[in-house]
Amino acid sequence: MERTFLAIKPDGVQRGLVGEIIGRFEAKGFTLVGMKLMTASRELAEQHYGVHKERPFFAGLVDFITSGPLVAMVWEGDGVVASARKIIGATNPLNSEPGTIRGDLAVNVGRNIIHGSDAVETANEEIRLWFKEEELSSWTPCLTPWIVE
Ligand code: D4T
Repeated sequence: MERTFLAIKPDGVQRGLVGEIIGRFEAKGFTLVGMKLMTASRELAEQHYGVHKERPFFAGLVDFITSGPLVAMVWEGDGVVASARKIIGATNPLNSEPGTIRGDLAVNVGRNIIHGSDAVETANEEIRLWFKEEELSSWTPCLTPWIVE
């Protein structure tokens, strides 16, 4: 089953949006298989955002993402990687459609409250980076037959 890595960034935690954000993925019908509140080390943040290390915003991004607790999560479901990106909305919240998390709840690209993996392969790498296998629970919600035929 497809899985994605999502993280409610320190701004989302500080703003008290954890329940609101998690609720959107629960209501959609995806399955939460891993979750932890943690403050990321610089090493972890630099690895996670390694693809951006030459970009001018890299240092500020690492400072921000390590500045306080975030909620790291793994969600499961058919097509969850692409669907979660749609639910999250465009990277710059000013361009995110209303109805998306960033479109409804954020205004600034440097404070866009949630991360979501951009492809299945990236998702698998990010899940390995942030979680140990034993921190993930494979389970079948009792509502599944009412959500997936
Ligand atoms: P993440 O990775 O946080 O889910 O964001 P996206 O996948 O939507 O966007 P991204 O990888 O292009 O950007 C990573 C991260 O950097 C911040 N950022 C981005 C920033 O602070 N300034 C910028 O100019 C850009 C492009 C926001 C998200």
